[in-house]
Amino acid sequence: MYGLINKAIRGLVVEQFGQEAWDRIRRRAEIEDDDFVSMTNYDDSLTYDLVGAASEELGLGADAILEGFGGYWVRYTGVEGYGHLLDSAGSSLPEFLANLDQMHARVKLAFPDLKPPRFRVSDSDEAGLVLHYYSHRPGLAPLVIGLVKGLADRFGDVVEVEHLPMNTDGDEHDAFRVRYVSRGQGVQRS
Ligand code: 1MF
Repeated sequence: MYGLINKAIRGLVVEQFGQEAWDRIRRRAEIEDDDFVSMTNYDDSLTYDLVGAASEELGLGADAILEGFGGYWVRYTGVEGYGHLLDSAGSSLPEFLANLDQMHARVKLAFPDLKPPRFRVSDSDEAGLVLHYYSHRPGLAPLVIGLVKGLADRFGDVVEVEHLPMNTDGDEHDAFRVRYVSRGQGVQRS
């Protein structure tokens, strides 16, 4: 994945747990050079190693770390040069989620090594929606839960997100039921 992801993981750890915690995590993951370059494509294993090392070092489950990272990613990219990208993807949660593939297509135009997941929205009504998630990468469903909650926060909404059991009809993918607990005013810019 692009270095921007690893930079964001470092940002989250340093912000919430401090520089010493980051140094221990980095050493545990056997990463010598943590000057990640945003536009360099790194092996996915580096990112998984970081999450694993953070889980062990912080005593938190990998799922909790991934979910926390999802929320952080929305805030981080909103202030680290991608606010306009996020703004252009929609001014409400359901609109944004429906536009995720378009947003990724736009990023991939500039950065062709991007391997974005695909998303699809179904069953959208005033109570909520179902988000379908198709990824090249295993195990990242908790990250998507954090992304959705972070996006909801961006729009002033509060949501519950439930990871639905996999369907076994040949179209295996993760799906999430998103329920609005309260709706905000829509656009809320960082
Ligand atoms: O393949 C990739 O490197 C990759 C990196 C980030 C693919 C997708 C993403 C974004 N995505 C992360 C979870 C991917 C999980 C998976 O693969 O199953 C989050 C998508 C998302 C969802 C909800 C709300 C916002 C989201 O992302 C916004 C976004 C997406 C991509 C970028 C920025 C914001 C981005 C921009 C430039 C990049 C890489 C990603 O690369 C650079 C950076 C600087 C200079 C040159 C290239």
